[in-house]
Amino acid sequence: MKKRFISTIALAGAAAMALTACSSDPEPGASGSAAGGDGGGGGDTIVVGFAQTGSESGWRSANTDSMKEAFSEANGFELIFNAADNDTAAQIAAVRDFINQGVDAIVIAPIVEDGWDDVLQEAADAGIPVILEDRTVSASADLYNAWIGLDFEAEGTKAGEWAAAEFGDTETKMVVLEGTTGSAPANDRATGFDAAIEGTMIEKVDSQTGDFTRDGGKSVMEGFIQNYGIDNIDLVYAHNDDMALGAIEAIEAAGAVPGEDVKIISIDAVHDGMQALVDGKINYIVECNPLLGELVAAAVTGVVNGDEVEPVQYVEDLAFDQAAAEAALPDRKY
Ligand code: GZL
Repeated sequence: MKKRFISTIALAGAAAMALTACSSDPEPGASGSAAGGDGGGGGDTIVVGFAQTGSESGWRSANTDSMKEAFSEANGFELIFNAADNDTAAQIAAVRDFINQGVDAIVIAPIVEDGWDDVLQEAADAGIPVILEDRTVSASADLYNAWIGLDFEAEGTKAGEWAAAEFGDTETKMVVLEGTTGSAPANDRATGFDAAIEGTMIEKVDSQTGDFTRDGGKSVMEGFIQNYGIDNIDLVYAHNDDMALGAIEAIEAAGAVPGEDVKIISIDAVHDGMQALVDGKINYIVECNPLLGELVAAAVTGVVNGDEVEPVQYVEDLAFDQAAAEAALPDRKY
């Protein structure tokens, strides 16, 4: 499937398109919606059901804020929001509820990749378009209209290439704090990182999920320290900043210095992670941009209006060492 990288400039264009589309004249015969929408696409309200993963991390909060800002009443939307507390069954039930409400469109940030075929088929049978944002699913791409997200494997590759350059020539014992089991970011960030360190002297001693939460990262790191001893852990690869921040607490409680005695590589680049990088407690962070709301709103409007919408839209990610983080932190939006 064709991938399209969206630069920041395009984000502004997408916002303009979304606003224009919401205020354009309605197509004749725009389909109605039992949820109070009228099929949208004509200055009338587009009713959107949004099934968010939950509120597990700083990244997720920034993503939710971006989505709520884009899907505002002023922009021509009625947003029905559900956060599933990282519970896949609850998230699928929320999507079924949106179908029963007869919304004009459904947006999903799927907690895990598998298990989506049936409910996506039910949405298709009901004639309700589905847009995936952030994470993706293993179901056929025929079952949803577009995915707007991030290239998680590329994020893992960037992190692994930095680790290989910095530590690949010396014996390095690494532990991994994995994201939510079965989620696209956890799967793909591992794939990209592992390929990048292939053939180096970095040895993966252990790998366990911390479920993308700070508490999860802290308790898993405490377990690693208990099992292997803090002096036998040289490097932590955390699939997100919240788990890295939890690991920092565990490393300091064990009397070691994070960023020095134990190096840390993370992904997301949320504010607290970037601050820890500036403070020298994290050594490298690969960004994962959560500000997807404008692109997703433009895609929903386009699909509801029957316009051509790019099926796969990636938002580009940056990467930061300490100096780059010091320069970038004052101007970052999340
Ligand atoms: C990645 C996103 C991940 C973040 C975590 O796009 O799905 O989920 O890396 C978040 O912080 O919980």
